[in-house]
Amino acid sequence: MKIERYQIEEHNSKLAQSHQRKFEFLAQDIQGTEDIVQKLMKFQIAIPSWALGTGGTRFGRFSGGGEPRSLEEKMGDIGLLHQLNQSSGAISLHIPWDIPENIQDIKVLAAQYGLRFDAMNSNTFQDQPGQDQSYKFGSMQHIDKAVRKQAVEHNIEVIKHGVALGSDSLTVWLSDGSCFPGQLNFRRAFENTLESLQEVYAALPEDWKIFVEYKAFEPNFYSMTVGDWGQSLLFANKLGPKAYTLVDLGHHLPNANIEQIVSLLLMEGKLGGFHFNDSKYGDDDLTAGSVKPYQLFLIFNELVAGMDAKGMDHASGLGWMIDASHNVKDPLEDLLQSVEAIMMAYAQALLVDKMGLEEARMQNDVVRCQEILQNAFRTDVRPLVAEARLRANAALNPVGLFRELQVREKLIGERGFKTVATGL
Ligand code: LRH
Ligand code: MN
Repeated sequence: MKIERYQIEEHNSKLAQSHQRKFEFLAQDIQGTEDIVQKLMKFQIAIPSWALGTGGTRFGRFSGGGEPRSLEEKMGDIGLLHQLNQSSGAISLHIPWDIPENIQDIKVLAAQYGLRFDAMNSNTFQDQPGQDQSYKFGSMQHIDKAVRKQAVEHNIEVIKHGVALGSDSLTVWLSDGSCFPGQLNFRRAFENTLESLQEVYAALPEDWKIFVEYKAFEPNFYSMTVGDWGQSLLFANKLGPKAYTLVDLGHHLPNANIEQIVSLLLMEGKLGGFHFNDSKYGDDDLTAGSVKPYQLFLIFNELVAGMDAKGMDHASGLGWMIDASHNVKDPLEDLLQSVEAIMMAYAQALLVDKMGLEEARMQNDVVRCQEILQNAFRTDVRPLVAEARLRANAALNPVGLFRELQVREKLIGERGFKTVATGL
């Protein structure tokens, strides 16, 4: 489904006056409005191809209808998101859930929707029909060389798909680990995994990156072989300069200080990218900024400071991706809200008085440090993010226009109620 240009213009014209008032009111109070709006317009967040349908848990799944039935329809849905916010100009594919049948057609379609292919994702956490070796006891850590070999070959296959599509990075998340004490020789599991990743690393094209995604628990509940940032960094350092860590916000133990982890990985030049989402307990894959918006802001505060310290371009310096699952919200509305929350956290981080903050830190003026940070966090930057959309010919209120145009109803009309998208 495509949104017509006039439909966005009509929507914006109705909201233009109140937007202009709010934007001018905010702009007169902050430094560098123009620079911030330009940075927001450049900032693109990749949408996961596996999060366009309704997710679920082992206790149940409640489909909302009109889900995409193919990679082409998934790209259509992401194209629609991008029309609404002009900040979703990339798709992250998961193989084998989204194997492109005809590469040329898929590339033409991506160009039509203004989408580029972000990181490719391999899958050695499920057994596919007809698969020779089972991943029940792991993939790259497995005691059986034949299983490890199968996992390596799959990742090399995924790289091939990515090269054909124009992607330039591979995300490897391994569900490998153990569920009970005594089950695993941790050192052998690490060494097997490193040896396997080294074979994948050797197959990377010159300009590619590999992101090693860590996770504290699930589906293994005693140990994960890439269980935290330290283990991921160990692998990335041992693999080489094209290997980086990937931070999925939901993959930490409760109360972990993710912003500190981010600042140190960035300082080490080993932070590759993000899977943005939010969580209250485990890997809940909730809407970004829906539970801990202050944490998301603090993470972007470290990102902006750390990237500026290294002279990195914000938009292209790291992999910006969402990784979410939608149990009760419309998948597309949920993704629109996540993009909005990420853009707001970035805008607030750009507002931080960095000189003042360093000055206060050098005087141990703890109160002033908090005042400076929370002044930025408590600034309603929505008019800035909306202005960036307006200038990019997107909608001033993406979720509002999505509903006004009854997009979900039309998708149900086109695809039916019972369709199920591949993915989580
Ligand atoms: C694992 C994970 C990983 C994806 C999967 C869909 O929890 O975050 O990034 O492969 O979700
Ligand atoms: Mn993830």
